[in-house]
This record gives sequence, C-alpha cells and structure tokens, in this order.
Amino acid sequence: MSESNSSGAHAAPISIIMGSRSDWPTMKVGADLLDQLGAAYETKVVSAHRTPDRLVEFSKSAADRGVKVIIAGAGGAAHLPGMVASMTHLPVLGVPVQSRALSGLDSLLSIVQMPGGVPVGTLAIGEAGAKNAAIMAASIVGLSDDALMDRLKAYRASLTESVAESVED
Ligand code: RP5
Repeated sequence: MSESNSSGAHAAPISIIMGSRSDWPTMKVGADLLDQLGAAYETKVVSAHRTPDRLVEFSKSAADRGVKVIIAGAGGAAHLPGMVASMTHLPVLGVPVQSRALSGLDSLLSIVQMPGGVPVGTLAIGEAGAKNAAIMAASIVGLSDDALMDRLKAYRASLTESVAESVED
C-alpha cells in the first residue's frame, strides 16, 4: 500500500517521514502494520537540520496534497515532528527513534515536550511507538473510511483473541 514519494495532488492519506534512512528499520514496523491493515501511505526522508527546505516544502504542502495524518520519526535532538507541526494543521504523531548515545530518552524528551499550542502526539520509543503511531493514524483516517475502520476493528479483535486466559497449554 506504499505510495512512496508522491508529489501529486492525491497523496496517500498517511505520510510517514523520518529524519534519516537509518530510522527506516524502526519506522518500517509501522509501515508493515499499515500494509497489514490495507491503509495507503507514503514514505519520505525529511531532515529538519540537513534538508530544511524539504522540511518546509513537505510541511506546507501536505494538506493540499491530500495527506490526513503525518507520522514523523526522528532520533537524538529530534526536532522534526515539532517543526512539521509548526507548519501544518494536520495531526502529527511523533515517534522517538532509539538513539545510540541515550537509548532514545533524548528523542522522547525532544518530541514530547512541545509548548502548549503546537501539539505532537508522542508515542513510545522505538518499534512499539512506530507500530502504535500506525494504528493511531489508521484510526484517524478510519473515521472517514468505514472499510479501513472495519479492518482496524478486526485487528484489535485478533489481539484480544490471541491472549489465552489459561496458563495451561
Ligand atoms: C536524526 O539523527 C535522525 O532522525 C536519526 O535518528 C539520527 C541519526 O541520523 P544518521 O546520522 O544515521 O543519518 O536526525
């Protein structure tokens, strides 16, 4: 369901961006979940400090291209989600990528501590955060896509059914 790097007027409703290609193994966990749910998405590398012009262009054009929700993953001094949120009214879900130096605590605090007025919905550090951002993005898009919402409900039901009540085999 990936519609990678679409620059036309009809982008996929979910955009997954990340500060570096090195973030992709983490963010791919979310992309895989969206594939499982049959939700269309695009992927892009957008670095707040290495490609600032791309950041501005992406952020300011996302809504007009048809994007409904943005998932932004970054590590370290992770200003990407907050910068994107400053330039779009779309919901931005931030994924703190696990860093080598501080295990992602730096990423988490950089993303979660937005001053009041410019929110970033911040998820857990690493793969769990990428996965939950994807589920949350699907639930947002699913508000106006009944078929996607039905697939999301079925996914949630499968989680429930996978948990046995008994500790016996
Ligand atoms: C951040 O710096 C990226 O989001 C990535 O998590 C981190 C390291 O980037 P690379 O040095 O691997 O490109 O901007």
